[in-house]
This record gives sequence, C-alpha cells and structure tokens, in this order.
Amino acid sequence: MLRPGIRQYLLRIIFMMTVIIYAHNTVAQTAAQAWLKYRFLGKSLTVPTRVSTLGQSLLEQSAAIELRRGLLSLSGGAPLEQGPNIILLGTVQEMRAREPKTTVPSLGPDEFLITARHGDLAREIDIVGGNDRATLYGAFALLRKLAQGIDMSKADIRERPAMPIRWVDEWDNADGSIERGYAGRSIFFDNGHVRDDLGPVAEYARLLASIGINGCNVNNVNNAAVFLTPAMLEGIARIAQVMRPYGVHVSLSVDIASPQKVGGLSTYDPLDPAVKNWWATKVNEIYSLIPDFAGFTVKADSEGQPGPASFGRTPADAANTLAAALAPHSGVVLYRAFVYNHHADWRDPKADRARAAYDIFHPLDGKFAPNVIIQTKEGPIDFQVREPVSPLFGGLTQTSQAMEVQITQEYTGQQRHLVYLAPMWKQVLDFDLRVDGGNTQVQKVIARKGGGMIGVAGIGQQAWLASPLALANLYAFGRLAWNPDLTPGQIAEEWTRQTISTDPAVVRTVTKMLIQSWPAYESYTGPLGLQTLTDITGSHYGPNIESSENNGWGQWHRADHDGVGMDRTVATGTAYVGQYSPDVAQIYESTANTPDDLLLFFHHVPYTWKLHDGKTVIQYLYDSHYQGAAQAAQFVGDWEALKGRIDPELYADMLARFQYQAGHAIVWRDAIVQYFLRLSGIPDAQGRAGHYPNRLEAETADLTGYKVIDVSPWEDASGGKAVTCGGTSCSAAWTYNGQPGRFNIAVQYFDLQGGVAKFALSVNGQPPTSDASWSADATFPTPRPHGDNSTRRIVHDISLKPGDTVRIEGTPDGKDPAAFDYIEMLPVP
Ligand code: GCV
Repeated sequence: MLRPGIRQYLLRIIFMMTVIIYAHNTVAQTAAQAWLKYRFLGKSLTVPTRVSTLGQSLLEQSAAIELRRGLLSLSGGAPLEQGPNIILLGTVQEMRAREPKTTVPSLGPDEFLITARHGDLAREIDIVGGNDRATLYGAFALLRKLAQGIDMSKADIRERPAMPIRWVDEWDNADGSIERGYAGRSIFFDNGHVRDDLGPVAEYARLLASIGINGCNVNNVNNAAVFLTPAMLEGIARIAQVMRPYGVHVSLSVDIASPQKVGGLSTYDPLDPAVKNWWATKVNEIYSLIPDFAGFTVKADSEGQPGPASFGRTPADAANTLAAALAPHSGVVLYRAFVYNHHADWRDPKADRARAAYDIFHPLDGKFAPNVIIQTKEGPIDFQVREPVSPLFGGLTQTSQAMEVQITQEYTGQQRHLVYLAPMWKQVLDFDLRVDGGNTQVQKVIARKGGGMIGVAGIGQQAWLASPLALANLYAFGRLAWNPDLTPGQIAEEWTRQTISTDPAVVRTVTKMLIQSWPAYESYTGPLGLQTLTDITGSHYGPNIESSENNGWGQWHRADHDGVGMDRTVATGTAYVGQYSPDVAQIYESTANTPDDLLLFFHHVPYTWKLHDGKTVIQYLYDSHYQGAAQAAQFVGDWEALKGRIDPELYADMLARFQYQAGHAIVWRDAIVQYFLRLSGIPDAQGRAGHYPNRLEAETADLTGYKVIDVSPWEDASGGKAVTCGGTSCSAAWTYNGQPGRFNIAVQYFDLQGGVAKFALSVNGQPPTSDASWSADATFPTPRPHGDNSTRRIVHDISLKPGDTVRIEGTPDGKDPAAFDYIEMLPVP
C-alpha cells in the first residue's frame, strides 16, 4: 500500500504526463517547436522542483502547470521532488497573508520578484507577483533562465514591464487566409468561422505569455466587418477562453462602417446618435461574452477602408465614439495613424506620403479620449528595410501612443531570407526625438499614458512563422516590449540557448548570423535609405525598382538618369523634415549631417555625390550589393560549421533556406546593379556590374522547344530575357569553350506555381552528378517569370573541357513552363 503522499505524487505525475502526451498528440503545432523546448541540459536543476501556489486563480494555476511541465522536461523526466524544498507562487497579498512578519514589497501590475531562500531545513524559491498574471510571468522568467543553464539557486530578480500595451496583431481573414502572412493558414479562422480546433491557439498563448505579451488582436485590419456578427463573436469568445489562462486578452479590428454593414443603419457617421448607440450596444454584447475583452483596433480612411472622412469627421471623432462605448468596460481603442492618400500625384514634387500621419494626427493632439491610443508604424512609410523614425512620436504630447512593428517579414524577405529585426526596432526605441530639448526617446514616449508596442505577427499553421530562425523576431518583439534596454545581441543569445543549443560555439555563430542579417538584407535590397526596392504594387518580395514610381502609392525614390532620392527638406523639398523637432530636423535638413544610410530618403543627389567616406553614391550602390550577396553566401558557410552540433532536422531545414537566400541575393544584386548601371550610364569601377563572363544565357543556347521571352521587369533576368517551354519537354544546349577545369554549375530557373516542373543538367548526354536533376517545387509569388521566383540551383563539382556539350532539359508541369534564365560556371575553389 502506497503512502498517501506518494500516491498523490504518482497520480499527479501520471496526470501531468497524460496532459503532456495528450497535448502533443492532439496539437500538431506546439510551443516546443518555438523556444519553449526545455531541453535536458545533462545536469540536475539548481532549484527545487516541487511547486505550490498560494492562490487558486486561473493564472496562478497556469503558472504552476507551466513550472511543473518545464521542470519535468528540464530535468530529463526525473520525478519532481516531494520533500520540503519548494517553489512557491503567490501574489503580494497572498505572500503577506502567509507570513505577516516578512516584508514583501509592493509590486506594480505584471511586476514580479523571484527570490531564493535557504532555511536550515529547506530551500525555497518564491515567485511573487504584483497581480496573478505576474506569477505566470515570473514562472516563465525562471524557466527561461534554467533553460539557458543559468544557476538560479541564489535567484534574486525583480522585473516589471516597461509598457502596459504589449500586443500582437494578426492580419487573419475570416476565410483562414492571412494578409502578409508567410506561414500557411490561420490558426484562428477557417471558411468564415472560428476553427473548431483551437489547440494551436492555446500553444500560441503560452508562447506569448512566456515573453510577456498580454494582448492579441486576432483579425485583419482590412475586411473586419464580419467579425462583429453574433455568430462570429461567439467564436471569438472561444478564442478568448483559450487564451485567458495565459493572461492574453483578445481584441478585434473593427470596420468603422460596421453600423451600416452589420447593423443595417443608413449611416456610419461617428457623430450620429444612432451610430453611437449601435457601438455602445455592440460593445455591451461583446463584453457579455468576453468580460476581459481588450478593445478595438481601427484602420480607417486608409488603403480603401471606410472612415470618418466620408462624413467630414476626424479620426478623433471616430476614435472617441468607439472609446465612449468601451470606457465603461475599461477597453481601449488602438487607432492606427496609417492614414494616407494612395492616389497621390507623383508629378507633384511637394507631395509626400511620409508626411501624412503627422499632418493628420498632430493637429488632433489633446482631442482624443483617454482610452484612445494612437498606433503608429515605426517609420513614416510602411515597414521598409530602413526608414527614419516616424516624427509623429514627437508630435503627440498629450495622447497615448503605441508603436507598430512588423514581425511577419513583408518587406524584409518574407521569412525566406534571414532578417533579425531586433536591431532595427532597438534603433527606433532608442531614438531621441528631442522634443523641447527633452529626453524623448521613442521607448519613453510609448511607455507613458497606457501606451506600448504592437507587433504584426503573421503567425500561421506552418511552424508558426515557417522558418525556425524567423521565430527569433517574435521572441525579440516580446522581450523588447518588456524591456527595451535589452540589446539585440542579448536577446539573440538567450533565444538561441533556449531554442537551438547552449553550446557556446553555436550560440556565438547563430547570434552573429542574426545580428548580421538585417544589414546584409538592406545592402542587397535597398541601401542608403532607398527603402526596399521591391514590387510595391504586387508581392513586396522580389526586385522591381520602377514599381515604386509613376503611381499614387507614394513610395517614390525618384531615380532618373542624373540622380536618385526624395528631396524631403524644408528648403527645397516636401518639407517632411520640418515635422521633426528643430534638433532632429537640423540632422536631416542637410546632406552633411544626414547619415549615409538615410541619405536618399531625405535628399535627391546626383549619382556622383560623395558619401561621408568619399565613395560616390553609384559606386556604393554597386559595392553594397556585391557585399550583401557575399554576406548571404557566407551564411551558408557559417551554418555548415554547425553540422553535428545541432538538431539534424533543423540543420538541414535552415541549410536549404540559406542556400536559397544566397541565390536570391544574387537575383537582387544583379537586378539593382543592372538597373542603376543602365539608368546612370556610370560603370562599376570594379567592372562587375553588367559583366558576367562565366554565364551562358539561355537565349544564346541551341534551343529545342524553348522560346525566348522578355522578362518584366527587365532587370529581374540576366539580359532581360529568359526561355520558356511550350511543349512537354524542351532543351537548351551550349558548347563549352572555356578553360578546362572543375566547376560548380549554377542554373538560374523560375520556379512557378501551379505545377512542379522538372529540370536536368547533362554533360555530353550524361548526368554528371546525382544532384543534377531536380524539381521546381517551391511556392513563390507571381505567376510568370520574375525576380520573385527566380531561383538558383547549384550542381557541384563537374569537370568540363572545351567542346563539351552542356544541356538543360526542362519538363513543364501544369502552369509551370520550366522557364530558366542562364547557367553560370563557377570554378571550384
Ligand atoms: C493590412 C501595408 C500592407 C497591407 C496592410 C497595410 C496596413 O500596406 O501591404 O497589406 O494591410 O500595410 O498596415 O494596413
């Protein structure tokens, strides 16, 4: 007969194992696929493993469950302790009630303490929260340290979040698609409804809570009206229920025209009494279903969304109507400052989209209700690879503000390229707007008056963000919203230790790669403040330099034969610079003071303009693209050095991604370099741009079945041309005339959707290696040959001598015509 204590203990273990096994069997998508892995580090833990709570609240119970789950896993499955040693969880009030004589300090909301106590008979770690959610944050903080192998036997930690709003926004549509999402379909919605299986949502909430995120806006800011229908709200209530145990409150994007679209009113004028009443009633209905509902996010008068301007009303009128409905329930309105005219006149040298947010919202400062927070993207345009900090952060002194950043990599490589964004966000958080000569760093501005940080996440069903390393961005977002004083390097290291390995060599290499990734991407996609030179009116992925020009979207760079860049100065340009405080404006108004990396955002200069180090703008454009592509190639080598040190599946997955990225960086490099060479007529001093001596163009081959086509934009293909196969099989052959030697042969092909074309390379009719045939089975944007889908395959180590016949055989499939651009002989080093 087992003693009751032991029996209870065993039953608890069995229960926990069942929960864990159940969770892992039923939830295909788990938090363990991200950073909550809690790998056994091969040594015993430095903390007690018996966990107890003083309170019964849902969040304190979650904290205990998370701790037990984490400790069990971290100790390699060894049974949790039973003895007197303990980790004790409770709020300040509960701790004070337990031991009236001890001095437990007062803690703010979400603030926690972790303290180790060593009595004669027992060891104790207390996790004390300023509220019950803080006990959960404390539990995750302890696990975070343990998972990195940090000794916590003498823990003495006190942390509080820097800002109250720490939300992710999802741009999920009711049909299950995700706007600008690159990781498959929604975990929330499908076919017009909330999904039956919300297992992944619970796992997501765990991930969010583990980094202190306390809000999740679950639907797209576009197409939002349907989310206020009664049936949908029932489903949203289920989502809220699943996220509640982790302290993540749900909010909704709303369409300002909902009173008309959903409510059947004849107007949605925000000052109309019937409209106000409709919102108040709708909000009451929401709170009856979701008592801890967080609030609304609003995109209005922007990119075709309806808004108050249709009635001559201001954003303050609209925001305050919603705020009045939410105020009795303590809900908030996140009103987005992303309001601009996307039909601007590109011929007007004074027109400037960058001005829009400040022009519209600055005059309204002081007119917003206290529960309105103005949500501003970190830069004045739209999540470009580099922009200056939005001047609006300095332009609203009486209004709460939140900064919106993008975790989903819309303009930064769509998770196919490694781009760790923490260094970009950190620069913005630390930027001092110098308002009234004061200490007005962005991180201080957004932390006051109930503001904070919003990360547009783009989480989907494919391993959260598709690429394992892209998850460092979600992690970093939460960590910076919690503590903007952390450095991107610290965050990268702690993420790597928890996610990949605590092996110092691995941590060093992965951290280095993460830190180098944003500058690398910038240098091959849009340096000097040009912004991402991508397909602005389409995919936002591959290169398309002119797509920014001659349209109303306002992402202009004004490149012409003589020069490049937008003149935004007060003296001669759009006067955007005047929106900054005088101290900041004096930096950007003059070319001498403007940092090179933003030169072309603020100034139009000739290509021969000398940068601060004396190099010309055009030569910098050439050099930067070659350096960036070389850096992308280096990532492959860096990663290969980790072979055998990390999980083999992760190794193989990321290796393929880095190989792809290295190839696509060449597509970017060649497109931009060719474009500016042709436009400026100024050659590359190093003779690289436009000279590809090892390349054999498809259009120069002896073609059987293949037809030559013009690629659009022309710069996305070598020589502007490619070949495409109209039949069942086509081939292109060249007679090799170069030096004899060993080569890696790169084949640049277009991997199109709607079929899986096949390619094979042969030399003198024979496949030279086992990797000389492959399928074009990836999924890229754009249904025709384009920089979006131009892909490089390298067939390794082939001996060639003059007179050899090199042939590419393409077999189309469905809508994929086995198109390709060129082959390139790369001497084996
Ligand atoms: C949700 C950019 C994106 C849009 C997005 C918009 C926004 O323009 O390309 O997809 O719409 O920003 O932030 O509202």
